[in-house]
Amino acid sequence: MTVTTVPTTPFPDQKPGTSGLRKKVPVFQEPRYVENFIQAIFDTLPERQGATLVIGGDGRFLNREVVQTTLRIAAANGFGRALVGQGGLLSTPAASCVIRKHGAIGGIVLSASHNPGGPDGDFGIKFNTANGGPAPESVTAAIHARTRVIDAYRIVEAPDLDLDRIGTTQLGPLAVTVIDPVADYAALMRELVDFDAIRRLFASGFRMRFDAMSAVTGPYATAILEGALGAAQGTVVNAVPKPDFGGHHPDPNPVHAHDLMAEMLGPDAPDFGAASDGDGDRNMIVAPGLFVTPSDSLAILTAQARAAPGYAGGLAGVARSMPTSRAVDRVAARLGIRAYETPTGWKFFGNLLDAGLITLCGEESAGTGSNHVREKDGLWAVLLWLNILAATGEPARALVRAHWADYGRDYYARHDYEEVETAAAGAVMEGLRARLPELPGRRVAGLTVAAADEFRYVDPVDGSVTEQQGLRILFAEDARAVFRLSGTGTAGATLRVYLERYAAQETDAPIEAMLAPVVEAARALSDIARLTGRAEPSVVT
Ligand code: VG1
Ligand code: CO
Repeated sequence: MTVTTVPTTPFPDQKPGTSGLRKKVPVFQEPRYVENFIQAIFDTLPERQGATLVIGGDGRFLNREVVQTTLRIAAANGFGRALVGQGGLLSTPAASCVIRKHGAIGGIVLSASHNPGGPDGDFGIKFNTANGGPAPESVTAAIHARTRVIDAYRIVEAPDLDLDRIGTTQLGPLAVTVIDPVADYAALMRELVDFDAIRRLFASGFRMRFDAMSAVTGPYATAILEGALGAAQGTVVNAVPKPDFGGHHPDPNPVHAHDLMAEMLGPDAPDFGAASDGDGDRNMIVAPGLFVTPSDSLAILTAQARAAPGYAGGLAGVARSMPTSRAVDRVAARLGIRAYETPTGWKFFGNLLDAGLITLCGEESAGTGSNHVREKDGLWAVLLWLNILAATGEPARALVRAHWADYGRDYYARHDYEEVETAAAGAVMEGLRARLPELPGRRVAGLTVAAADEFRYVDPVDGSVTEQQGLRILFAEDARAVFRLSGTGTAGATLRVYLERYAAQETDAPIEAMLAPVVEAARALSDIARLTGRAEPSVVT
């Protein structure tokens, strides 16, 4: 098989963001765009000769084509073995699992996560390292540097491989094995959660609805929930992955998972509701009549994890991203374990997990995970919830309310201002950054600013420093507002404002009422409406 070295010139915009390189589909369709980026990743792996590479994606538009291209470039770059999910599918947590289990040098995960797909939607390429986790900053920086000087890529010429048939085919020196995308992942879940207890729960008549949002978790949830655990057929809805996710945002939050919300808030709600995102790393949890915020979910899982066999020995520590509410910190304090605070993005949990400092971690953006893989894991979180419900015998809603009664409640919301002009979003951040020193002591909307700073992370394991990870304003009234710019958007800038307020006694007041002063203070201090021309956020979750 002949290897061709194709001359190329760099693209100026191949800088990975919070979670890989994410762009509109037409950008990835530009000639050489995918080839350049894949070759740049491989160029940062000098030890790739004979190594194993994992390849899979969330099934969105372009997924199959990019799998084929990646295989041809891998064959020309000396890899020995490629493990590809059948149909080109692997959820992000399953890719992490497969990389770890089979000793791969890393994996190429094709996804733009919760962003819409289709010819006009988004596509993305992520690189995960040998620990199964998203490439850390040092690696993404090296990949980016390489994309800026790349002058050639290596590729073999060969017809497309059959991605639907399980088994091994040679692509020149590269042995390509198409694997069942669910098997390794399902086996890992059996080690962590009590399948027998959950099976008994379903057998007793427990009803659930899992919305796979026409994305990659469909096959996983169907095999595990309806197959292994005996949930009623039809428990998993929107179970077939579609290249355009049926035209929806595969984003598991009350706004985009509105059908699930309507069902769970309705008169005939099942006992438990859940959803996952495009690539299967996010989760949404809904009790009958009650949406559980991801921040609360992390706190509750931390408090109850010992119910599951994988965590029966207790937790080493926990971590949350900085904008995630502090609910989990309260649980950690009671358990006598450390709670770490990291920048947004799963890559920052990797070192803490590898060093054994934490067992569970999570983000306000519907991400929860543990040391079982190095990605957040949507279905795992759902299974851990089911294990806890089975072990405690408590209805989901009662469990949440008992948690609040015990620890107090962190009222929480995120306001996203999407597709704001980049300059205007920058002006909000720069203006607020400049005013931070003068804010302490200021009274606004009935609150008093106690402290204001910009979050900077010093990694406790390798000492690396990451600057400018969000502006935070702490109020004396146990409230907080955090401002940051999204690193996953593909059009303009997305400004995220995270709002929270703690009440030691749960009140029956709606979240909006509890947060109203924090919202007003955040808007006043940032001057957001004037600078962006937006009176209201585009999405509130
Ligand atoms: C968002 C979330 C962040 C998450 C990231 C990737 O990033 O806020 O918590 O880790 O998406 O999630 P940003 O920079 O847009 O705020 V996923 O499910 O896209 O892999
Ligand atoms: Co995702």
